[in-house]
Formats: sequence, C-alpha cells, structure tokens
Amino acid sequence: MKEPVRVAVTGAAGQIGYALLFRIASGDMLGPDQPVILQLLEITPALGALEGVCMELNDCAFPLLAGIVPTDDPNVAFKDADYALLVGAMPRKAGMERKDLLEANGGIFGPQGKAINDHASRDVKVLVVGNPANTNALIAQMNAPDLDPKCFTAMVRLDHNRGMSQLAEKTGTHNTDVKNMIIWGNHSATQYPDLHHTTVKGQPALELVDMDWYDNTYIPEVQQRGAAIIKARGASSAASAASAAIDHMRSWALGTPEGEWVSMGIPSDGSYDIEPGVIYGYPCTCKDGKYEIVQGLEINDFSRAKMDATDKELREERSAVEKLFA
Ligand code: NAX
Repeated sequence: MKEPVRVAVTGAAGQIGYALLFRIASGDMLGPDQPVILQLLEITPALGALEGVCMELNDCAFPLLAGIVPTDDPNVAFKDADYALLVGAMPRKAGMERKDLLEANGGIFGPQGKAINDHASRDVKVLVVGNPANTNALIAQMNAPDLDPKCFTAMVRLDHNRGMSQLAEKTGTHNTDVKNMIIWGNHSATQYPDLHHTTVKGQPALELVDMDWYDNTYIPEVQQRGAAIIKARGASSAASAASAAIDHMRSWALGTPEGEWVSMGIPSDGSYDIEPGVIYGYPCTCKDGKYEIVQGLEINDFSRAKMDATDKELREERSAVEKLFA
C-alpha cells in the first residue's frame, strides 16, 4: 500500500461535497491502492453539518481513508495538500449582477489561492468546481505566484461527459463508443462542444448526425444542460458534478488512455490562438501526473467563431476581477 496523500475539499458539507467525499474515500479518484487523508474546509456556520458528514465517513469504515481534518481555516485545509478540489463558492442571489457574483467569489478564491500558495505541496493539483469555475480558478492562480500556473485547473468535464452521453443517445450507441469530444472555453452557456474530431465506434461523429441537429439542438442542449437539471430536480447538478470532478482528477493523476483525450479548463498558452491570460477549456492528454494540450487539430470557421466567442466572455470576466489579483 502507498503512503497516504492529502486531498483538500472546500464546500465539503454542500450537496456536491456529499456526493464527492465518499467516492474519493472509496478509491474512485486515485485508485484502489492509494490511501487518502481528507482535509475538509467549510465556513464556520457549516461546521456542525460538516461534523455529521465526517461521522458518516467514519461509519463507512473505508479501508483507504487514513484520516479526516475538518476545519474553517484555509491554512489548515491546504497544508501539504497534494490535491485540492475547490467546490465551495458564493451562489448567485436574487438581484445580483454577474459582476457582483464575480467579485464576491474573488473574496473566496483570492485568499484560498494564497493559502494554497503558502501551504500546499509544490506540485498540488487544484481543480475549481465552484462557479464561475474558470474565472475563480484564474483568481486562485493569480494569488499563488510561487506555484506553476499549470497547478490550477477548472472543471469542464461535466460538460464533456454530458456531450458524450447526448451523442451516444442520438446515435444509439454507448458513451464508451464516443471518443475525443472537446469542450472549448468557459464552463458557461458560451462553451463550445466540438464534435469535429469526435468519433463514434471509430467513425467521424459528424458523418452520423446532420449539421442542423448539431448546431441547433446538440450544442444548445449541452450548453443548457445545467439549467435543465435545475428545472427537473429543483436543485443543481450534484452527483454528476461530483462524478466529473472524480474523472478530471483521475485522468490528471493516473493518465488518459493512448490516443484519447479529455477536456480540462487550464491556463491558455496561445495554443489555438487563445492568448495567455484566461483559464480555457482545451483537449488534453495526461501522463505521469502532467497534462498537455492536444496540438495540431484543424479548426474551421464554424469552430473558430465559437471558440472566440467563449474566449471573449472569459476576458470580460477577467477584466471584472483583475483588481483581485495579487
Ligand atoms: P451547495 O450550496 O450545496 O454547497 C456549497 C458549500 O460551500 C456550502 O456548504 C457552503 O457552506 C460552502 N462554502 C461557501 N463558501 C465557502 C468558503 N469560503 N470556504 C469553504 N466552503 C464554503 O452548492 P453545491 O451544489 O455543492 O455547488 C457548489 C458549487 O459548484 C457551486 O458554485 C455551483 O455553481 C458549482 N457547480 C459547478 C459545476 C461545474 O461543472 N463546474 C456543475 C455543478 C455546480 O453547479
């Protein structure tokens, strides 16, 4: 059995937290031979609820759970963390403008970025789930000047998984038959679910569906799936979001299969003409705990326009929070 690793989770008493912690502790994220110590951050009023979650974690008697540290102090939660899943965020309240939401979250992700900078492992893997995920990840990264910016990522994997599942349904196949879709850009309604490089049972996806369905049904349905879940369930996606977070971290830590990629929100580096300065969804392969952008994919005019639109939104979000950068 390996030495335990430290996994920090924020918003641990929330609904995604409740769907996430038990799967991390059971080995779904890092494998059946990797013990974990959970370092759980909540705001002070939620510590009672968090205690209940910890009691349940203990009651599972998970063989891989090597310890639990519940706290309301980010400096404790991120101490020596090897992995950090930033789930807790400020929800949008009635009457709140997008700019107010961005700023309110800056008040959370700035200090958390600094605490990660000061206390976490030097090659910590950070995944931001709390919305607006890409820009929250950027704020955290900009407040962690001592860490490689590549330590900071945002979750677009739920959108990626939704896209695979909806394409499988349309083509009468299983989601495991669908390979290499891409979510470009922001985890928001401007995201671009790209099927130009996707295959279904080895066949190009766009030979199996018509462009009208792709452009006018598929893309908006993937973009709006979060709102559809809220309408049906009366609450936002939780178990599927937790599952996508597990997938994101597992791919990053344990690698992607040869010839396959996943979508990750990562610092833009000029690839595909997305200038540095935002956290942008890219197709990535992972190996030995590192990710790399898949290069050389052909981008047509249809894709270019959608990739630029989501980039534009991210840069607007960035300009609303720039003053929060360290
Ligand atoms: P909940 O409101 O159930 O839980 C959030 C938890 O975070 C609460 O327990 C709260 O006390 C805690 N919290 C708030 N501020 C905190 C802070 N400063 N430090 C530590 N904990 C803090 O929300 P939940 O449904 O779990 O969703 C969490 C976040 O995920 C939301 O921002 C949501 O918008 C976002 N989502 C992101 C998705 C993605 O694909 N990137 C999809 C699902 C989800 O909508």
